[in-house]
Amino acid sequence: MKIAIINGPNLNLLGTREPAIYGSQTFEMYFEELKAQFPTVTFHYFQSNVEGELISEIQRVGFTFDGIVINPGGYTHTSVSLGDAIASITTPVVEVHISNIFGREEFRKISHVSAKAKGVISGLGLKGYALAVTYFL
Ligand code: CA2
Repeated sequence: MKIAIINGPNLNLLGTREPAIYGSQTFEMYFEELKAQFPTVTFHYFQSNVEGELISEIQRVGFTFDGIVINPGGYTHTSVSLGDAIASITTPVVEVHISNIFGREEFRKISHVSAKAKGVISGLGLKGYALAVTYFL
């Protein structure tokens, strides 16, 4: 099984700032745990702060991989194009948010991705990524 993990803007800063909201672990640290937890899965990890690069990556993996776990970061709430990209591929997508986007500011309650995704996991911390992988398995 091939699963792509795609992280959007600022998620490269995980573990360095705002630990009360996003925890104190870097994604690189968590990714090692994830790979150990699912030894049969082939993971591909991509992070970008650039909207177009995220769309290109979705298109690149979106017809051959078995699943995509995406945390679109702030683009969740602004990017029609990211939602369009997810609607146009064949690989199923699970949207993950580390924080509970429904318990924060009003603008975070809007997602251009959710309706195009198979499902959404929000507020369960980094464990959300593992739960999404479990769904695909
Ligand atoms: O909760 C999530 O996973 C979010 O997708 C994270 C985004 C935010 O805009 C979404 O509303 C919810 C922000 C990612 C910023 O990550 C940081 C991590 C550490 C320090 C600063 C930012």
